[in-house]
Amino acid sequence: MEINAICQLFGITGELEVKQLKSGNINSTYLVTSADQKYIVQKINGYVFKAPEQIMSNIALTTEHIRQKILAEGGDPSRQVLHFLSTAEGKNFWKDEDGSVWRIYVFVPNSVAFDATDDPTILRNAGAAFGNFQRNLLDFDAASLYETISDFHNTPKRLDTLFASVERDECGRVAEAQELIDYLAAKRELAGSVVRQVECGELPLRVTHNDTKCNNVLFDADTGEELAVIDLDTIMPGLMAYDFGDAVRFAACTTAEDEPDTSKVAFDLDKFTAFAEGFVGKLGDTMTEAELDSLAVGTFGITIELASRFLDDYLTGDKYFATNRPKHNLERTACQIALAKDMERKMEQMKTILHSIRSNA
Ligand code: GN1
Ligand code: MG
Repeated sequence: MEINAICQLFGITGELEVKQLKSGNINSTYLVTSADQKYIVQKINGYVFKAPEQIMSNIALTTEHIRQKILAEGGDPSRQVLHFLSTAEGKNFWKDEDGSVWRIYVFVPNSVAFDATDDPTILRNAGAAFGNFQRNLLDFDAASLYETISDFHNTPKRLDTLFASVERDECGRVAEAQELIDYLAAKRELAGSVVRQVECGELPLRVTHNDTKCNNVLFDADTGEELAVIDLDTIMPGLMAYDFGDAVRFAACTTAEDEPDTSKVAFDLDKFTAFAEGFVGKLGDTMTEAELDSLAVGTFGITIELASRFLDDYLTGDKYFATNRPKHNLERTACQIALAKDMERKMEQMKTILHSIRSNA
């Protein structure tokens, strides 16, 4: 369906400029500029999200809860939380004739996002943004949320799925990935350990974001101060360690997450420290001792999980993640594994840094 026609359904009229944005591996995203405002229009990927209505219900409930918190603290809800538009029927999405689901939110004025940054202040502010996101949802009723992708961050299950795909080898791609597969097999226990700690009650579930790449935080374009957290599709009950870990996996890597030359890939402890200062600064007083301890191994676990998801997609024909070259998912896997190896070497240092941040907070 035409972007202009979608906009009309949400009450946006007049002359519009439409530009497709290319960040994100899942949904299709457009920046729409009207005479007086900018909007983000998105088509939800129906292959990944089987029940988009449930996503939009989760988003409506959590953004409203956060809006109330911001108002109570005297903040600015128009910049610190996303505002989704409704159609004439009062719904925050529109299903077109092909069954595709569309939504629109107001572009936060004078905001920027960063795919990568070396600036410790921005990293600290990104940590604060995701920490604050969880903090605002501490008293949110998790039972009112749908599980929009089942077992999304169930690392042991993700690895089971991968090894089943290895057995089937439906695309004949296993041989070239053998070394990567062997590494993942060797790390299966350690990578799944924080999820097992939840199962046995050692770690609590919280309401989490579950997709905490630093480009999912908006900052004030002038001051670099954190504003809203975006990409709210995967808000579900989850692990604090995985929101933290996924963020540093992305932000503290010395390369992009799909760098083909793995010799360039390393885990940067200075960047890790900056992000952790922001995150632990917001949540430190709410963390159990076990949760604080879980952040480092969770960082390793979520990285192995993503490696196994990229590799599973490669072995089964590249259906899930958008790719822009034939071996893209294989290269992403190798990059994440190189990063995980460096994280493993630096695990004790990570723990020491985390403990000292909390005790100085
Ligand atoms: C996907 O589309 P994007 O970039 O927000 C994926 C994340 C991965 C990420 C890796 C719903 O997120 O889990 O970490 O790619 N989102 C979903 O780049 O699967
Ligand atoms: Mg996402």
